[in-house]
Amino acid sequence: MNNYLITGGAGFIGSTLANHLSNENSVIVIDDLSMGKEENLFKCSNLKFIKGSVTDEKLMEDILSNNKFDYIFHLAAIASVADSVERPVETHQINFESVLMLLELIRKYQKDLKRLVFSSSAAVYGDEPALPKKEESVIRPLTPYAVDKFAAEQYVLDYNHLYGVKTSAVRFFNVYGPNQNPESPYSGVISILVARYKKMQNGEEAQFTLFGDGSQSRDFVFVEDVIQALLLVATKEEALGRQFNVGTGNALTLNDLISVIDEALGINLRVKYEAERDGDIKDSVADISRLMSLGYKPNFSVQDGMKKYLVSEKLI
Ligand code: UD2
Repeated sequence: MNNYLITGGAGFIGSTLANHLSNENSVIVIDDLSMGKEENLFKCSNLKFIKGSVTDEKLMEDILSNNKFDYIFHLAAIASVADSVERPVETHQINFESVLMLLELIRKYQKDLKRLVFSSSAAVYGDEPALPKKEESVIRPLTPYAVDKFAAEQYVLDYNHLYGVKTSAVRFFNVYGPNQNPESPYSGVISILVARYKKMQNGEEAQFTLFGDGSQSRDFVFVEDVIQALLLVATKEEALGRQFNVGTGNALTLNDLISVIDEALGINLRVKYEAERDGDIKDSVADISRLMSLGYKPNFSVQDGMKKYLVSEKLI
């Protein structure tokens, strides 16, 4: 039985991790419910939910000074690149300043912490065309989101080198699966697609707006594989002070993704094509050899992951 703190733990990835861990561990979740939902979390005595923001210094100090954690996963963030372009100052507070504050609180109060895992992003690679992305590939953060993620990631790893705080970081590629919130226009494309298919299955009018011609490609990774990666990165000695790509190593175009779902559901999605989004990256795929060296093996192809997701949404 270990003690875990998961920031952003009512969100998509955080709640999947919290529910998984709460079987055999004690878990505290802090989340401001800006995108997360309390209903995402299992109701069980091992899992304590605190509604609040990671930018609230007093609250964070209370949590960190009154508990002894074995592991901390910092997943709280504004995950929207576009939002960071609209509101660079506000998103900086959450995506960067909260991390530095957390690092200081850990240095002060959590001397026995076994690992802090920070969630960085494939956004740090920017539009540099060489593929697949290796952790040591050229970094070209192009948006406030990407700059903050990269800076925070470097601070997190530096706290290991400078102060001996046990830290690691992960660079998520395109994560999908149950509990991803489709409500924002900048939600993950798969969650938006699933919401449209659901409407069509219910006999309602629905169409999906595709930004670009659909030839852009992404490394879509199922959330259960992401949990596998997070647990390996948190527990392996070799992961200390390092960052890891989290993906599958395979890319799929949006057009092919839609064909996969069309086929699984026997529906032809209505697609409206619009101009591509500003700052959209054309192709993205992870080199996952560093993560595989920790023992990671993705278990879900997009076909398998989508089936499991569609079943959980009662679409099949
Ligand atoms: C993902 C992450 C982001 C950042 C980035 C790093 C998500 C939700 N976002 O952004 O946080 O880490 O990777 O590169 O995982 N699209 C449509 N129609 C829609 C929505 C999206 O055509 O209604 C397109 C979009 O223009 C893009 C693709 O689908 O070409 C994927 O979009 P996304 O928002 O799921 O993810 P991405 O890769 O922009």
